[in-house]
Amino acid sequence: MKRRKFLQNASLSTFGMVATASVIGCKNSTENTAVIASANIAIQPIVIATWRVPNATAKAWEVLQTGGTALDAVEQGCMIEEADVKNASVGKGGLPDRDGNVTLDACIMDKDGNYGAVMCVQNITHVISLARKVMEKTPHVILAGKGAEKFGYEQGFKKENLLTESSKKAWKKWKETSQYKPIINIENHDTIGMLAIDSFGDISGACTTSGLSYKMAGRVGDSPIIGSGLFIDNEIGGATATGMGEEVLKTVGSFLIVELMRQGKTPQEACEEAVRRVMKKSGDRFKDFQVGFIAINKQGETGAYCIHEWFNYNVYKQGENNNYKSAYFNKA
Ligand code: SD4
Repeated sequence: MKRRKFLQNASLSTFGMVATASVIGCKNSTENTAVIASANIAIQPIVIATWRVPNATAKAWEVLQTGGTALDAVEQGCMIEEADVKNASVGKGGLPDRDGNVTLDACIMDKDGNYGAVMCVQNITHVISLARKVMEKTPHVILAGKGAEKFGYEQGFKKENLLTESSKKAWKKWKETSQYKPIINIENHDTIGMLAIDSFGDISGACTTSGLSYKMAGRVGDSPIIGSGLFIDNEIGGATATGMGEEVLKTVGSFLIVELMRQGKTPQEACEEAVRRVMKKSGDRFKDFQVGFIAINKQGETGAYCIHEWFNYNVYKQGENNNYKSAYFNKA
């Protein structure tokens, strides 16, 4: 049976007020059983983001409060971290690859399933906006390296040196040993993946990073890859990832979470299952890397789970911006 389209009968009075929605999904495709859940859902705007990023979630919330779309909210929220030189994993001030070049990855996905990404981009701070331009202004979904930069300059993005004095210093220090060992929970301040629901009940997401510090030149992680670092299905929900991209990629974690929610799991259950899948594939190696996921469903319920302690995430809802410690697997 062909899955029926999500219907949303929104009777919005003012932004952030109550809407009536009918959610129609296919719970068990093998039995072709259409499951119809009809409910009065109070559509409340909400923003959730990986790590302790209160300024980013506050910006996204501000956009939602002024009637902005979830897409605008996640873009502008992520831009806060990209511009923050103290965040050593995102945008300007991000730690470089082993050759000393800061290379950025980002992607964005909207309510209609449109997606845009850039990878391995140097000299442009706001790669999340560049990813959005790829989505909206090109016939493609991904641009990489020099081509992405050329497109960015054509679109008016400024050419900047992203290597700050302090990240240069850190890189020089690293070169003394050149030992490549990604650190679990880098400074508790990391890649930003953000999901939002706007006053219309629509979901969008974004993810932006400088990737793993001292990676090989040309390395791309999960963050800009659809289904791995980020996935949105406006009928169901969204998910985004942080941590060791190589492991997230092998499990296509964010897509997996959305599909698990489609099958009826809560965001929390879905995140936990995705982490279990990552760990199952990695055997004992999980002790040496972190992977964390956050998720949201169409009803605005959230979930988060990770392998090791100290992954945290920010949620802005009902006017409150809070940071929460994620539940985690490894209690050893
Ligand atoms: C990557 N997933 O490039 C990103 C890095 C990250 O916490 O999220 N670190 O693999």
